[in-house]
Amino acid sequence: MRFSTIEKVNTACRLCFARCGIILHLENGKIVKVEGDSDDSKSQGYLCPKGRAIMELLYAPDRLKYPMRREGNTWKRISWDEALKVIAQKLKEIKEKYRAEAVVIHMGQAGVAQDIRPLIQRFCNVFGTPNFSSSGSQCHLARVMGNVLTYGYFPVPDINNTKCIVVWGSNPTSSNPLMARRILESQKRGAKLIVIDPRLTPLAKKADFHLMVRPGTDGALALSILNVIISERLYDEEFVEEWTIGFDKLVELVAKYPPTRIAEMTWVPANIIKEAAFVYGTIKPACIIQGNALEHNTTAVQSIRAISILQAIMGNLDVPGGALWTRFAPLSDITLGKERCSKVDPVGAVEHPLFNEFAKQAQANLLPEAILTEKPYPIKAMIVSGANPALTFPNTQKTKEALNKLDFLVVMDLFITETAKLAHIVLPAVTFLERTEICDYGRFGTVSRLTFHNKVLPELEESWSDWKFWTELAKKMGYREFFPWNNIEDTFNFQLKPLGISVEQLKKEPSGIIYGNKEYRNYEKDGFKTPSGKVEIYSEKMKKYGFDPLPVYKESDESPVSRPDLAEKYPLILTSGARILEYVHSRFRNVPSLHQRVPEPRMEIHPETAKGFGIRDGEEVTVESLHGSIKVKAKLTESILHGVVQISHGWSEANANILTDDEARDPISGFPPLRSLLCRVRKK
Ligand SMILES: Nc1nc2c(c(=O)[nH]1)N[C@H]1C(S)=C(S)[C@@H](COP(=O)(O)OP(=O)(O)OC[C@H]3O[C@@H](n4cnc5c(=O)[nH]c(N)nc54)[C@H](O)[C@@H]3O)O[C@H]1N2
Ligand SMILES: Nc1nc2c(c(=O)[nH]1)N[C@H]1C(S)=C(S)[C@@H](COP(=O)(O)OP(=O)(O)OC[C@H]3O[C@@H](n4cnc5c(=O)[nH]c(N)nc54)[C@H](O)[C@@H]3O)O[C@H]1N2
Ligand code: SF4
Ligand SMILES: [Mo]
Repeated sequence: MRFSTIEKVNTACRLCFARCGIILHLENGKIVKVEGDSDDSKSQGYLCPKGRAIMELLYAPDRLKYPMRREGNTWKRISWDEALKVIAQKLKEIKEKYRAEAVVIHMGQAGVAQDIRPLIQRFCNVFGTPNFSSSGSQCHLARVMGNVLTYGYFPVPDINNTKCIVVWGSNPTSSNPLMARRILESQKRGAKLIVIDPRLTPLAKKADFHLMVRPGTDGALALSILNVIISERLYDEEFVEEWTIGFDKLVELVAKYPPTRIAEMTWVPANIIKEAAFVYGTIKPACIIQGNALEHNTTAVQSIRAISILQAIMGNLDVPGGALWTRFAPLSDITLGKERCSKVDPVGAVEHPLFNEFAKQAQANLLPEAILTEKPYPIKAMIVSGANPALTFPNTQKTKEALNKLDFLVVMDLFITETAKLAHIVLPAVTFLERTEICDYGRFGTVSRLTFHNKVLPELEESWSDWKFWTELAKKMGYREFFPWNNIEDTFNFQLKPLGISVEQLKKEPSGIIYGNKEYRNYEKDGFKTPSGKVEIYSEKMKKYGFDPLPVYKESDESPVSRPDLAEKYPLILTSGARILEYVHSRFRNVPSLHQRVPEPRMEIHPETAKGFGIRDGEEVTVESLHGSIKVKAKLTESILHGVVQISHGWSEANANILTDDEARDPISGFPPLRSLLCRVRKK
C-alpha cells in the first residue's frame, strides 16, 4: 500500500466497545498523530488514554513480527509455511490418535471477536471438534442466559431516552467512557441515577442513590426491591396480567425478602433499599445497566433473572427509555454448526447442560480440569487466539499446569504474553488498524448500523490477520472446499447476502448502513421469544434442567453467611477485576504512557479494615484466599465497603486469579466466582 506524504484517515478506535471516532495522520505510511474525531456523533472528539496511545501500541518494539517455535527456553524464527505445516500435521496426528475433540480452540475478548468467531467455529466444525470455547465463559453469556430465559432477548438500556437509570455491577467510567458520558447527560436532563456497587465509583458519587452492596448478594437485593414494588403495588398490573407467568409465585417468594431482613444480608441499609425501590418503582421509563460483576458469583444467572423480572414487571420492556430489543444484522451463518456439528459433547456440557444449550460451545472454566484429569476425554492440543488465560482464567495455578501438560499449544497474539510463554508456537497477529473489519453497531441503541472499516496500514512485517491464519490453516489441512474465499472481502460478501448488499456498497458509506429501524413493544406482535410466549417469572425450562424455576437467591459458596467457619479464618470478602481505564484485561502493561499512569497493581481496602490488620497505605501485603496467595501493595480508600477488598486482574506481578476458584461455579452458566470469595490479608 502506498500513501501520499500526509494523509488523514477517519476510522474508529476498536480497543474497547466504545469505538470512538479517530482521525489518523499518516506520513509516508506511518501514523504520526492520532486525534479524536469531533464529527463523530458518539464520541465527539473524545479519546481515552488508550486511544491516545495507539501509536505506542502499534509501534511497540516487542510486537511479534514473525512466527516462532520454542526450543527449550529460546524462540526460533520460522516461516508461516513451516508454522502452518507443523500445526496441520500435529492437529491431524492428535485427531488420529485421540479423536478430534482432543483439540480445543479458545478465542478471547480481543478485537478478534466479531467477524472471526464464526470463522473459527467453522474451522472447529470442519475439523470435527466440539471444543470451541471463548471468553463468553466468563463474560456476557450468563447475562444473556438470565435475560433470555426470562423474556427471550438481551436488552439494550435506552440511556438517552430514560427517566431513571440503574447502574448495577458496572463502572462504565472505566469500562466504556462514552456510556458513562451518556448516563451523565441523561442525568442532566433530569433522569434519576441509582448505582449498585460495593465501591464508590465516579457515577456512584453523582448518583441519587448508591447501594453499597456486599459482593455476591445482588440477587437478594433484587428480590428485596421486588418485595417493596409488589407490596406497594407499584408494578404495571396490566402488563403483569397479560404478559407474565408465575407472578403469584413471585409474590410468595419475595415476601421472604423484606428490606429489614435483607439489609443485614446485603449490608445495604433498609431505608435505602426502600427509597431506591420506591424511586425505581415510580419513575417510568427506567432502564437497568447490567454489569459484568453480576455474572461472577455462584448464583449469577438467578440474580440476573431477578433483575430481569424487575424491569419486566415495571412494564419497561421494549419501550422508549427502557430495556430495548435490538437485533444484530442478519448475516449468513458461516459456522456450519447445523450441518457439521460434532456429536460429541463439548467440555462442560454434562456439568452445565443449560449453558451448552445456549452457547453451543465448551465451558472454558472447566478446560484446565479436563486437560489434567483427561475426563471426559483426553485433550492434547489447544490453539489460543486473542486471549491470555494464564492471567484471565480462574485458578491460575491449575490453568498453567494444564497448559503445560498439553502436547501442543499454539498462541496467536500481538505479544509474548504469559500464555504465549507456555506455547510451542507463537503467531504474530495484527492490530485493528492493520486489518479489514465489519462492525455491527446494532447494540448501541435505537439505530441498527453496520459499518465497514478498511485496513489503514499494511501488516507489520510478517504479522497476519486472524482471518488469514484460519483460512490458510484450513487450506493446509485440506479443507479448501469449506474455505473457498480468497480474501476477507469474499467472506464478507458471503455473510452480507441476506442484507442484499456487497462490501463495495458498504465501503461507500463511511458511517455505515442502517439495516433496521427500531419498532417498540415487539412482543405485541408475536409474543416473547420464550417457550410460553410470555415473560417467564416461572421457567419450566429451568425446572426441566433441574434448577429452581423461580429466581431464588442462594448465598455464594464462599461467604460469611454460607461458611461462617471459613470466615473466621478468612474474614474479608474479595472482589476482583474492576476495570482500569488504561488497560484492557492483561493488555497494554507494555505501553509506556499507560504504564506510567498506572504503574502497579493495588489492593483497594477501606482504612478501617486496614487498621484492623495494621496495614498502611502503599504497604506491601500478602493476600490469601483458600486457593492461593499473592503479594500486592495496599491502597487505602474510603471508596470501598468496610470488610471488602478489590484487586483488578491482568497483572502478572500480582495476578488476582491466583486467588480465584474454578470449581465452585454457578451451576446454570458455569461462570466462576471472581467477585465473591473469602480472603485474609497480612503484613508481608
Ligand atoms: N478499560 C477497560 N474497559 C473494558 C475492559 C477492560 O478490561 N478495560 N473490559 C471489557 C469487558 S470484556 C467487560 S466484560 C466490561 C466490564 O465492565 P463493567 O460491566 O462495567 O464491569 P466491571 O468494571 O468489571 O465492574 C464494575 C463494578 O462492579 C463492582 N462490583 C464488584 N463486585 C460486585 C458485586 O458483587 N455486585 C455489584 N453490584 N457490583 C460489584 C466493582 O466495584 C466495579 O465498580 O468492560 C469492558 N471494557
Ligand atoms: N479475576 C478476574 N478475571 C477475569 C475477569 C474479572 O473480572 N476478574 N473478567 C473476565 C472477563 S469479563 C473477560 S472478557 C476475560 C478476558 O480474557 P482474555 O480474552 O484472555 O483477555 P485479554 O487479556 O484481553 O487477552 C486478549 C489477548 O489478545 C491479544 N490481541 C489483541 N488483539 C488481537 C488480535 O487482533 N488478534 C489476536 N490473535 N490477538 C489479539 C492481546 O494482546 C491479549 O494478549 O477475562 C476474565 N477474567
Ligand atoms: S474509550 Fe478509549 S479505547 Fe475505547 S474506543 Fe474510545 S479511545 Fe478507544
Ligand atoms: Mo468481559
